[in-house]
Amino acid sequence: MDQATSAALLAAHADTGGSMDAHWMPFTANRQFKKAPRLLAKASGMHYWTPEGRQILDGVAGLWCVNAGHGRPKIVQAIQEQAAEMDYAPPFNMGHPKGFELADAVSKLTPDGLNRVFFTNSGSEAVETALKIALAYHRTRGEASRTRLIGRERGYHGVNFGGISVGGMVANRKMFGTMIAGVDHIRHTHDPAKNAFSRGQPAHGAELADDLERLVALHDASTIAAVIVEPVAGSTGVLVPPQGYLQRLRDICDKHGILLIFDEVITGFGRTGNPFAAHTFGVTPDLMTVAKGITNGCVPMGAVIAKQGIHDAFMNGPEHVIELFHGYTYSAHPLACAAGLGTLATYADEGLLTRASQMEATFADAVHGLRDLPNVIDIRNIGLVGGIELAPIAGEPGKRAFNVFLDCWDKGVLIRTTGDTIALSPPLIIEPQHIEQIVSTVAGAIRRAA
Ligand code: PXG
Ligand code: PLP
Repeated sequence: MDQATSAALLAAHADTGGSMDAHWMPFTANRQFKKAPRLLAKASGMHYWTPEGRQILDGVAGLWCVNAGHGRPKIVQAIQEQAAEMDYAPPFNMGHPKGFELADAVSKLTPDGLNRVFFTNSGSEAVETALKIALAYHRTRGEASRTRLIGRERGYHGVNFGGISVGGMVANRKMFGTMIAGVDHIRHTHDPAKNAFSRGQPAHGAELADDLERLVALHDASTIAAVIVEPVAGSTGVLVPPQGYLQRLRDICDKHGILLIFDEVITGFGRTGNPFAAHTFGVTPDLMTVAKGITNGCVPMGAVIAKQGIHDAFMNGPEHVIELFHGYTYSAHPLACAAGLGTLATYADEGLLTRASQMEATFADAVHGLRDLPNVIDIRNIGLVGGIELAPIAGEPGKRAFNVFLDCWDKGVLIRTTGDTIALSPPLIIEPQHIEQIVSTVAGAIRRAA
């Protein structure tokens, strides 16, 4: 019924000369989608509405980004005022006050020592920027042989060439040739035989960090610039780091002079119960990438936050010379900076950057309550992130979870799936009754997908 109405609205668009053909949609089965479109037209708080007015509870904060919920007044007002006051300012050799204000505000939230902020327009660009800073940092210090970049199996670091090279999701890589040279990968941390149905951090697997020693032995530390990992792997299906794993990775990096990059595009801005996952796990990286929650998803923005020492290593040449030949037309875009300031103010007003830690037990109880349903083979959680892994339908990987997604959409709850894992990452303003609605809807859909 709903899909028919959506189709009718699109047909009206077609009547005025439009169609759905021109929009080649990202990470979407285009032909299937356009036969039965799912459209969103309005959003407020915990909810979306379809064009015909059906209410949808947002179980995934849009796409892990709308951490403060939708349509927040301070953010809306900041964007509106900025659009009227100054639309655009060139970021190269020029500045505008809100760029400095936002960098300052972000650096106050990040772990001690991470206090130099380079703005991009997405998580993918933040990753490219961090990788380039790591390479240039070693070169500028006279260690130009450190050119190798290390990622991790099952990692997701966006879709640009650097990000897919260090990334470890095969579908995102296999079509795109050789990518960038000189990349290697450590093992992923998923070990369902030992850790299935762990609440929070799994007990087993700290030693998987030692895989980095294997690559050091293979390539020699003098060739390795940086290691990039997601503190909690999101896109691949919510993999929570084993206890002690990230600290061990940190120690090995320190021992060998390798920079550690945390990709906090999903985990940043409150998702794990603290401002950053670095706080939650008590491990501080050298460089951190963020995006999504920095503007509550309202205007595209990403950033790299560097330790001051990394930044300062570039500040040695003649003062009139550009120190880092890198930047984007829209770095520190005024609308994004205004949105970012409105967002951080909203987080502060409502204590949202630690709210996930207050809701974690309720959320974990609800999500782990699904463990006895048919085909549920693992459940993982941290902060306000949950992953429910289903056994695949034989010969049709991903289909069972996708059926659950379609069923939930039909019942008014938006979830996300990757492979056969259901990922939940609701806005941090979530209340217990929303958790109950999301989880009971997912439960019904899992039963029907059996
Ligand atoms: N790094 C990480 C860790 C991410 O999760 C990116 C980089 C790239 O950010 P941009 O802004 O360029 O998309 C991401 C993005 C999913 C899903 O499947 C996750 C992301 C994007 C789209 C889908 O849940 N994360
Ligand atoms: N391609 C061309 C021809 C350009 O001139 C530019 C920027 O000036 C870009 C790509 C990069 O665009 P952006 O700075 O928005 O990433």
